[in-house]
Amino acid sequence: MAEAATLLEPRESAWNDVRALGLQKHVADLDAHGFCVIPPEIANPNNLAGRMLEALLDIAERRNGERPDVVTGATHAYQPNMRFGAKNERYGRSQVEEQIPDISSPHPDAVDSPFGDRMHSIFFEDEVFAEALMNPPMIALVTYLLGYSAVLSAMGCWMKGPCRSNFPLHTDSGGIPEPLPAQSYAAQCTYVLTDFNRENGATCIVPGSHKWNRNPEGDETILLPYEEGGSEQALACEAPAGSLIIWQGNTWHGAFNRTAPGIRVSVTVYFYRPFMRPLEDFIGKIPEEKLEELIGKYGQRIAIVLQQGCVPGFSTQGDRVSGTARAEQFVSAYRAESGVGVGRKSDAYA
Ligand SMILES: O=C(O)CCC(=O)C(=O)O
Ligand SMILES: [Fe+2]
Repeated sequence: MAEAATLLEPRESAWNDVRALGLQKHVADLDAHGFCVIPPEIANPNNLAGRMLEALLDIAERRNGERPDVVTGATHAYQPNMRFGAKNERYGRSQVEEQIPDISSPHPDAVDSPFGDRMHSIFFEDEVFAEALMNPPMIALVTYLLGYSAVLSAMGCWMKGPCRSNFPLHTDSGGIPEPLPAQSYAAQCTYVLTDFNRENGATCIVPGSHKWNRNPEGDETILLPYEEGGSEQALACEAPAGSLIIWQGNTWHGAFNRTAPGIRVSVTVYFYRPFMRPLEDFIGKIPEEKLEELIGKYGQRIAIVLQQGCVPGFSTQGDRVSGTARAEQFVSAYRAESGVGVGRKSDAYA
């Protein structure tokens, strides 16, 4: 193809974006420690975090029939230990110890929910989430970790009130068999919408654990209480609202319980390399006019991020052909717009 000679190398282009946005220190943190914390001055243009928080309080009110009480946290305190996103009877917080509901949880030892109310599938509920998805410093670091073909796996909200249980350590590696790869295959980006510190139930991270290339197992998953040396093992991310924390898939992390009143609110934007099966399904789920509107606003990259450059599952001969052709059109359109050699299968940055 004639244009190929003029295309920028993906690695070079990714690094140019990192430099243009002043993110070199954060790349160094990702490489050395497996995570970085980007301050509000960079991560929070036009009070993005405040606008997301308002949208999420509205969504919670619509979904739960009650507006979250962000001051006391009473609406979210001591929730039963249920599977991610399962809903309970107005949380029954006073009865939690007598009446642990008979429901399966991925964390059977927890006495109450270690993560609070998980709100899934929020992307189409407010336009602010598309803005958060395409926030340039986040996209630049996701590109550094996963390449230009990175796709959104899931975007969701965590609302956690006072609770007793820590969220055990784990990786977000996406089910890749061990040894986990030296290159990143997944990236978790956490928008901090209310201040994070130990008392507020912050996310905590084991620095350097991304180099161990394995998941924590057995007792290693236990997040020690801070008073018992937890800070040695896992650091609570101290980050004011408006910050953005990014870690790669191998990094061991969890969260401390919230001892302070009020609610900890965050939004996670979870990315995969495009050959992995995303949690949330966007292929064939976005009306064409909506997709065009998003491309008009954010450029062709948003179609790639929303999985449109991936070949969808097929069930007929025709689907196979038309699905592939459609996906290739999105990749070509993004390549033409960006001038970067995106989509080369052998290139870790493409
Ligand atoms: O509650 C937390 O901060 C931890 C969340 C977590 O494990 C994740 O976002 O992958
Ligand atoms: Fe996680």
